[in-house]
Amino acid sequence: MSATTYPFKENAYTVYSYALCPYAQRAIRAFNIAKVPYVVEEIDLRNKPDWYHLVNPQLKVPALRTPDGTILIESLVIAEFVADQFPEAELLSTDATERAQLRLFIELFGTRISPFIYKSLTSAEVEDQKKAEESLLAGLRAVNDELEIQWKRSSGKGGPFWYGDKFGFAEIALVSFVGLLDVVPRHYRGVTVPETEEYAAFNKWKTAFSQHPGFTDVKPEDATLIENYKKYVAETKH
Ligand SMILES: N[C@@H](CCC(=O)N[C@@H](CS)C(=O)NCC(=O)O)C(=O)O
Repeated sequence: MSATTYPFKENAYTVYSYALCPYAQRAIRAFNIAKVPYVVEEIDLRNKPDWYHLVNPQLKVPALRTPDGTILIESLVIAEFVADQFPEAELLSTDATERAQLRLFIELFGTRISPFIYKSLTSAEVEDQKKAEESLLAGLRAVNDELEIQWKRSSGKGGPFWYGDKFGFAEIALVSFVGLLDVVPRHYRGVTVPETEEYAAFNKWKTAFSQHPGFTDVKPEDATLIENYKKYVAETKH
């Protein structure tokens, strides 16, 4: 019989999450940084509970149930909801131009970083792995240049975070992907980010957030991440 109800905590925020999912981590980080209490309902993605379609018909994490029973899906929508619902946490600027600039930065990760993390893992031919690595590094140079531009703006305050000295929405949205690329493509394909001038701003940003509880509190163990991504890794054809 198919489920007719699903677990949630009454009068609370319930986050449906999977600890290793970089998207779900956005939702968790948003609540943590805003210091808003929530409960986690961990979804085993390899064996999804039969009630989960009642929460998210797309069967993806994260999803959020708010205290009034509203269900929200999509990690950036959830993170933005937290930012808007708790403005005192100042996760996200209210200025339209500053919001647009940050959206473009987040978009840069979606188009030029994340796809190539996966591509480098799923490509079997050395040639294709190399191409993915080059695209990934080109994407990181674009990220680096955007950070340099942002830090000269008044909202960037010279860095080292997107909003100066504050771990905010940019970090909530993006650090899980940097954490991922630092561990998984490095382990399986030997991809590393050079310590050169072209990547200096990126490396400065990474060093700053890597020590922040906003990052470390939600970071999976390297070995667990490596094991989890094994299933995507194509054996190299020589
Ligand atoms: N665009 C979605 C992507 C979420 C997503 O792809 N989550 C993955 C896990 S990292 C998922 O739930 N996949 C479903 C599955 O593995 O069956 C978001 O930003 O929330």
